[in-house]
Amino acid sequence: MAIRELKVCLLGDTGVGKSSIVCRFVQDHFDHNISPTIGASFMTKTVPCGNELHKFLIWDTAGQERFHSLAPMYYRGSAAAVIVYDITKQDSFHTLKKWVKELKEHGPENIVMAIAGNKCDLSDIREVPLKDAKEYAESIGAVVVETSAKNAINIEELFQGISHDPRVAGLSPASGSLLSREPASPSAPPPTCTLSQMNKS
Ligand SMILES: Nc1nc2c(ncn2[C@@H]2O[C@H](COP(=O)(O)OP(=O)(O)O)[C@@H](O)[C@H]2O)c(=O)[nH]1
Ligand SMILES: [Mg+2]
Repeated sequence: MAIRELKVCLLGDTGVGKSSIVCRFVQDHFDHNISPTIGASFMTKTVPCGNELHKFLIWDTAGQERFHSLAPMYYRGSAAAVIVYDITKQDSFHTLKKWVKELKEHGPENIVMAIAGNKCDLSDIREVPLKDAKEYAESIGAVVVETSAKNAINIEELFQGISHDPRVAGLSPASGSLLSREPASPSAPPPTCTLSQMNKS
């Protein structure tokens, strides 16, 4: 069976649940005391998609401002970006819009943007209406889904949405090589970058 490798990066404010989403997707696990990401962490997961396998090469970035300058190393060459906000924090939705702007200005052309409104298990203290997120996503041609890494809601669906996006399917024939928007772009950042495996306490 042919394998497509899809580089995907996660962007968004600190604490919105980026690492928890990756941890749920890759390990089907949730850790209340998950450690903050330093620099970025890398994980992979292979899933069937039609008569192909899609191997997600997932770069989970740190949201802190001091790591912002590293972000281009992760979104460059990405087939998709998962941009995460916390439905209980309006500020995080504002930050998401800044990431979208940066991707549009400096990211790969036609990168698939998937918006995740995480922590939907906390909808009783919601600050961001789903309607607002849907309207915004539609205006920028992104997909949006509300997720809960904690309760395993819509995590698979989020990545399936990327897998099935026609822009991903149409990238190139499945060849076993990295599907990259920019052929010269590295699939891994330069060695000067701080990397850590996902820390779990
Ligand atoms: N209630 C709830 N808490 C979550 C969810 N996802 C993450 N968290 C918590 O939010 C905090 C930050 O999560 P983390 O994955 O480190 O966020 P990151 O900084 O974006 O990577 C941690 O305490 C997580 O346990 C979720 O879906 N629901
Ligand atoms: Mg993190």
